Amino acid sequence: MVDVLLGLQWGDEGKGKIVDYFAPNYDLIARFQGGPNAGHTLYVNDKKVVLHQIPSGIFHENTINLIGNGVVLDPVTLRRECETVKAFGIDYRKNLFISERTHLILPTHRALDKASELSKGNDKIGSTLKGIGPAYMDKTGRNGLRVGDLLDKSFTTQYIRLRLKHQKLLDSLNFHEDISAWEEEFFEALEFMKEFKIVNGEYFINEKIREGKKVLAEGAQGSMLDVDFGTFPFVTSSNTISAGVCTGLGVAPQKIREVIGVTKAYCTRVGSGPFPTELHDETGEELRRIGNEFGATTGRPRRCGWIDLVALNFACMVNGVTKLVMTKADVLDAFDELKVCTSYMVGDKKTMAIPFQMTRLAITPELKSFKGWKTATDSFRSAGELPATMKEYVSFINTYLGVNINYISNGPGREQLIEIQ
Ligand code: 2SA
Ligand code: MG
Repeated sequence: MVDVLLGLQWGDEGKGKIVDYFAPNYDLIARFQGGPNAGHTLYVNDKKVVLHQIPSGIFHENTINLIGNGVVLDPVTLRRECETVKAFGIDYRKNLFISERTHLILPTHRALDKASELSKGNDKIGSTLKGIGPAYMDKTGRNGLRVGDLLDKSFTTQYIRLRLKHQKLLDSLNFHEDISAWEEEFFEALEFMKEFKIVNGEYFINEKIREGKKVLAEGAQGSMLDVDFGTFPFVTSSNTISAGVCTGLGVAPQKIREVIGVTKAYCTRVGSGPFPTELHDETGEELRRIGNEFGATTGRPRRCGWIDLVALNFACMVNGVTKLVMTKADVLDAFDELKVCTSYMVGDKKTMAIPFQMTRLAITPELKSFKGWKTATDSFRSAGELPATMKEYVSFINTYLGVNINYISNGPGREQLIEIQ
């Protein structure tokens, strides 16, 4: 069986820590979408590590890690990350497998990402500029190169052909940047990659499932960044929701058991696009400061606001969430008053549904107030210790969503995770 763990907001829900916590219960951890635009923060021997391409099970000795076909892979990032992992005494070749169908991110994809963002001016997406969008465009446009192609002698010819196509596009966008240094690193990294276990990912994973192995599919970004269901066009280029697990790994829907959704106790977004509960005031600043809300990949300050139950409810619906994890609850410890968004006013119409088009509409969130608990909760280890006001906050959310918060994370440490029965 396969369990899925994914973010329900705009990314940065703290998935890295939660995957790390659950990892010992699984035999195999697989990434099914996204690429180096992800930044999953883990603490290994109290040292902070941010993983971008490698699944978060790599630090567990007996856990197999699979980079699935739905991922777009940047060989240079992979290589760097392998070196980081090696510094922790991990033999990354032992437990890391890559699907031969995984698409490659080329240096020109990164250049195209930049060129595309520049051409959009004020309407830019706020991309991490890792080449994600252009790599997925080449996949759906049926031009992309895959990891399996590496082993074919026609690879260089195919590469040159695609690069030429990209060059024409870059010229048309009037984007001129010398990518020769990137290219050199890229080709070195390709050589490095050839020594990996490149497998037929779909047979590999289904064989493991048949053997009764437990699989965890690790999501990246968040549901509101899903290319189909997110706040389009301010989204990433993959299906970040649970359905992406089937296409991104080659597993059938009946194989999926739990869908564990991770949400912060408030809300953040990095990059452009609609964010109805965003706070532009002192409170927003406080959330950013206390929550240390800066991008793990790019260091960008994150936009902050109250938890949005309209968006969360939508995310629970499209993902089929069976369990909820609420992270960074301790960040709310200092606030006198907390708010949660229960509906939107779109013009003079009240709605509890996500509108088709959120960019051009003026959306005002309707907020319900809660009394803050004003207690330092970060040292609490059991549900019994939680303040009554916090329980009220949690119970309101459970009722609204119709799914229960089963875990509350109250700090970055492994031990700071409270299970609620
Ligand atoms: P892209 O890079 O083309 O996929 O960007 C498209 C939009 O998706 C957003 N996006 C993200 N949002 C939050 N976290 C992400 N990962 C990193 C992290 C981000 C970072 O975990 O911290 O370090 O800045 C992520 N990846 C993509 C992006 O902001 C665009 O709005
Ligand atoms: Mg992140």
